[in-house]
Amino acid sequence: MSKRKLTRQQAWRIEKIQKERLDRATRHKAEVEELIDSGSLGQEQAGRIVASFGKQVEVVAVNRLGQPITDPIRCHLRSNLSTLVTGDRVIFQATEDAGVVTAHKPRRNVLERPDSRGVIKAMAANIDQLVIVTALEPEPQLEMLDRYLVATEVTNIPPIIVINKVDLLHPSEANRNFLMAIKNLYGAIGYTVVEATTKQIGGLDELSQYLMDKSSVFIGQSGVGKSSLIQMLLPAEKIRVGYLHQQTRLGRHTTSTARLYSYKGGGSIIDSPGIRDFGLEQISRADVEHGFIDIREFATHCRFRDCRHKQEPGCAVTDAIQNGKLSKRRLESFHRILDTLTGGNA
Ligand SMILES: Nc1nc2c(ncn2[C@@H]2O[C@H](COP(=O)(O)OP(=O)(O)OP(=O)(O)O)[C@@H](O)[C@H]2O)c(=O)[nH]1
Ligand SMILES: [Mg+2]
Ligand SMILES: [Zn+2]
Repeated sequence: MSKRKLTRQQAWRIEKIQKERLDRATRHKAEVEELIDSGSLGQEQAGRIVASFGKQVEVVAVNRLGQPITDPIRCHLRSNLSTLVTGDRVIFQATEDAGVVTAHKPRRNVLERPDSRGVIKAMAANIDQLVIVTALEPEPQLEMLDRYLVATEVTNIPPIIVINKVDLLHPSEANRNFLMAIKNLYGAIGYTVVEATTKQIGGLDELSQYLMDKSSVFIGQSGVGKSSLIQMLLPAEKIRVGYLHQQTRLGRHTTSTARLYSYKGGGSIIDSPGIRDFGLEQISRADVEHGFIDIREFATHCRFRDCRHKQEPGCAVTDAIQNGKLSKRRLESFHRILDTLTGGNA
């Protein structure tokens, strides 16, 4: 087949796809306008997005305090609105079983992360805290935890660290050392570290205290038990939980869409899909330096302003490690994360 022919064919296909897209958008717009014109829609009311599927979302109506007062309603987006995410606050009008979102209220903050193709996307909005879930199984990746912690500093959303599946602890095993290490290390830095288990009565008592009145997002690797924890906290909901792969003991990416659930005391919990990696592609070297809150404290005392904390003389960071005041592993993590930053922003 000649090159020219191929190109013409490609052009034709692209045109076809674009036309289909346009047709869909026009149809969607017509549907939405028809719904609005039909007069069957109720009053404008305040709502919160509980799940987003592009041009369609699920919305709950909320009262003056922002607390949900209805079950989720499937709504279309008015065509002038850009994509909405779970947790967004909106104005909408609905019939019994359908509706239209007509306005998007400003976001207080937004959590972004790369999708499966590495494109940075907003995932959740208007959040009070990130609940970073790790577990004794699948094997915890501390560098990933460090990445999440940098992200919380950058977005200014405070984290709590949960170590789930503590029922798997055995007195003589390495995982007990891991548990103590993570508790001591991250506790000493100043982070809240909470143990949890969904397999024992009372296993979530401590965690539930931190969720009251707050809007929380559960994030972490697939299979650590995010959905299982939320299911235990909200027994009336029906949430899909997965299994770990028999051999690799990795999660199977069971949750596919971020979804918001109401929690007592006016709080809410967002379950999110587990991810293999949490990139920090969009952030700068300065962000990483700011994001390691333990290292940054010592870094202000380094002799050189632009000290890289490698072998420079008068480096207060490497001194702190020698004096046991700072974790070597955290500094290694810091260097590895800096190494992954793309040339432009490093
Ligand atoms: N032993 C033990 N297993 C648990 C605990 N919590 C959850 N699991 C198990 O971990 C597996 C994965 O749980 P999920 O809740 O689906 O994990 P997830 O983090 O939501 O995973 P994704 O949706 O894929 O991101 C299931 O087989 C659960 O039964 C726990 O406290 N102890
Ligand atoms: Mg899940
Ligand atoms: Zn230094």
